[in-house]
Amino acid sequence: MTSTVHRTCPLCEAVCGLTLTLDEGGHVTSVRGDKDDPFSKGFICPKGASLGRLDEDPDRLRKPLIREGDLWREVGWDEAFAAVKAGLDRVADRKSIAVYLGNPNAHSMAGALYGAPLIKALGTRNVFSASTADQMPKHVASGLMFGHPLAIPVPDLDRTDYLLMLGANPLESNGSLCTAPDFPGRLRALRGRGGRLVVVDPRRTRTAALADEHVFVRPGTDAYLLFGIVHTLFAEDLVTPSHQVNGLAEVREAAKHFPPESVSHRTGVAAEVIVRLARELAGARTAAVYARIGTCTAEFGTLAQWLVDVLNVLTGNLDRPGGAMFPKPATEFGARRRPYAVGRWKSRVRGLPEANGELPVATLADEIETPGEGQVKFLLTIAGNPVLSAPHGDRLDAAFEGLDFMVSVDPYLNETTKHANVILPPPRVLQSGHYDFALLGFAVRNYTRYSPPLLPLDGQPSEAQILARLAMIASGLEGDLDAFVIDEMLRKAAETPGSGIEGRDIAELHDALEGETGSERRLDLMLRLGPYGEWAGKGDLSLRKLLDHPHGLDLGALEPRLDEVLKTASGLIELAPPQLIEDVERLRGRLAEEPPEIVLIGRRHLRSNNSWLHNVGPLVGGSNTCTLQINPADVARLGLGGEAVVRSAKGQLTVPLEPTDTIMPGVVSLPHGWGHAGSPQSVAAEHAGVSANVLTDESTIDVPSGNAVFNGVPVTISPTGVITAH
Ligand SMILES: Nc1nc2c(c(=O)[nH]1)N[C@H]1C(S)=C(S)[C@@H](COP(=O)(O)OP(=O)(O)OC[C@H]3O[C@@H](n4cnc5c(=O)[nH]c(N)nc54)[C@H](O)[C@@H]3O)O[C@H]1N2
Ligand SMILES: Nc1nc2c(c(=O)[nH]1)N[C@H]1C(S)=C(S)[C@@H](COP(=O)(O)OP(=O)(O)OC[C@H]3O[C@@H](n4cnc5c(=O)[nH]c(N)nc54)[C@H](O)[C@@H]3O)O[C@H]1N2
Ligand code: SF4
Ligand SMILES: [Mo]
Repeated sequence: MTSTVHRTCPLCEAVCGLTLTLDEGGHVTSVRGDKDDPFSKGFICPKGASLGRLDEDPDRLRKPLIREGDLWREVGWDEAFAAVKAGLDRVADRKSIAVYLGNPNAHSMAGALYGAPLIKALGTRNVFSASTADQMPKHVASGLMFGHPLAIPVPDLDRTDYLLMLGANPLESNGSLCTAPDFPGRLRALRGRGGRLVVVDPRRTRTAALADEHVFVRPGTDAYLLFGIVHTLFAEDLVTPSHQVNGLAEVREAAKHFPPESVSHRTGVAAEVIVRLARELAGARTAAVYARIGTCTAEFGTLAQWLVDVLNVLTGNLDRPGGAMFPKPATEFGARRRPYAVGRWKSRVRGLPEANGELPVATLADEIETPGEGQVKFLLTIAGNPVLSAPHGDRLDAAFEGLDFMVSVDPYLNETTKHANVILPPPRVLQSGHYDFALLGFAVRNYTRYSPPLLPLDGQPSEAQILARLAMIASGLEGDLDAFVIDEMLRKAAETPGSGIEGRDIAELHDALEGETGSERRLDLMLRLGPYGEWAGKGDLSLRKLLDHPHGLDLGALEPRLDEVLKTASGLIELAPPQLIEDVERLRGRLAEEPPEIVLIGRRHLRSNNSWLHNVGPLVGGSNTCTLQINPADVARLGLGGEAVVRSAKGQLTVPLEPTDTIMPGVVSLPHGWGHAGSPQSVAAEHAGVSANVLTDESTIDVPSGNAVFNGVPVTISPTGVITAH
């Protein structure tokens, strides 16, 4: 007997619905797009189509591993947790504990529900994550402008008339901080209804090729370009702010330093193009500016993220249909915060500011290597591979050797987890429930869908249970973590006027919750208390309703809601936060600088996913290989052959070249997440590639957010076999 089941794809931010066929042994025999999903409508990409292969990868760990010297021993769960407890018991000072949370935590229920309690239980401020190698500049910009780090507007893709997109390539990535299944189809539809798409990228990507216009930009200079546009809006009297704001005059003043003629040389974008982009943005019926990883992981990442929304505000497009809008996710709950602040504490060694309660991953190696009180000795990694993903990751590779104890929660033995003393593998994807707590907050339509586990756990803990048990070990407490969290949330809501359950009996409400597991009951609670929930009084959402609608539910187009979202002390949009105006000085200081002759940037491939999908046969090979894209003019000028040596301030690599005129002269691109030589993952080891993060530099960061810089890294390139003097 085969069975047909439906679930959300957990592999990227597009949250596509999938329809899987399973045979009686629980093996996936086919994966298709779920046509009845109201959001993804049957869309699927090659990664989603390989979910079965990934799920049944024979190299996935099925039991915990304990390392003894260089040997690994499979152990039972109790023994594994006992070993973790013993390691933790030897920690004399909680300040010497660090946690690193990787990207899949943004996709898993375990990451969303148990990350925070676990960190609290560990009692340390050494919290690191992939966020500071990714979107932290956006959180900081949003926190300072709108008062909340998650108040991130998304382009109203399906209705906008004009989209200016910088440093994003959704035809490969399927979109980020903009949850939109079938992003390619939505962009084509934009053009089909007469809208205009402009893509700014140092490479003519597949997204750029689909656009009405592609503008080449020199890496790391988006903040100059955006300021040039802001300057033009003021100079030509095109500013029509959508809302009352603080700081309009300060922004006008700051922009005075960046007229199009003066930023043109630095950005490589002609002044008349900058002026035209400003006029087009201002003149479009509706428009949105959207920028992603190419502009975030750059030296002026926060300024660029800020200027994106400055433009959305100045052109009257923030919070209106067709512009940049704030989604309303089904599990949004309660968040009244103190005024947002960055730098509430500093990292021990480099004194880098905290942001969102985290320290920059760019300083993790410093914290492990530098002796003194608070030196990191115990590391817990959850769903992360910083040896390949962090700037100058190979320094971490060496630093991890100096730890007293390391624990990794990860399904693979890989470049990072090989340093662990204990590896705790989560169960298979199909054994896990799935709800996109994080990503549905960035969706271009309000939408919700829950996928219960499809296969039984067979005695192994869920990832939620693994993290919950770690939290209990770390806190020394006993009991049911979920019940505790649920009671806390109920208590707060019952005390809050207008919460929908004000004054109600907590025990009774707790008993009313449904769900097979603590995670499901917590989801049920969040749905019921959320904006469409049956307890909050504006809808009838609950876990039961989602289980009855396995294809998901459309909750409507985005609606203006700035009033609900804005959490600044002034109650207004802060258009010119002092920290950012201060950073403008740094930007000004660099304007006249001669740019490096060659800079390195990254790229993504449709069939890849950071460092961990390279062990799935059908996904690797072909065009998905680790090559250095380089303009043919540079190949000729530098006298290069099929391979070249790339050097940076931090390291060097020998890489195969991929000459292509789709990349600007003076720019080279290497994808990240490769470098699997000697990996126990057999397919990945055969397609090893090299790690781009041997070249990136952890000493350069985006100052306001501490974010890593992967784009615009100065490098030199020489033919192989040439010996250079040092
Ligand atoms: N040079 C350069 N470096 C970059 C980037 C770049 O553009 N250029 N991009 C950066 C970005 S945007 C990001 S997000 C980071 C990513 O940085 P990381 O999150 O550190 O790296 P990933 O490769 O995503 O590693 C994910 C890990 O999670 C494991 N995993 C997969 N699924 C699960 C699961 O369900 N549970 C658990 N517990 N583990 C799981 C995988 O085996 C893998 O070890 O890399 C950054 N690094
Ligand atoms: N297939 C696939 N999908 C993924 C991932 C993956 O690894 N593979 N990773 C996921 C993750 S963790 C993330 S964060 C998202 C990222 O999603 P996207 O932001 O769409 O990421 P990329 O596809 O890397 O596109 C970034 C673009 O920025 C360009 N760029 C580089 N430097 C600059 C610059 O200085 N300025 C400008 N304007 N452009 C620049 C690059 O050429 C590239 O085309 O993708 C997610 N989806
Ligand atoms: S686009 Fe993303 S969510 Fe959709 S099938 Fe592909 S990997 Fe899965
Ligand atoms: Mo990311």
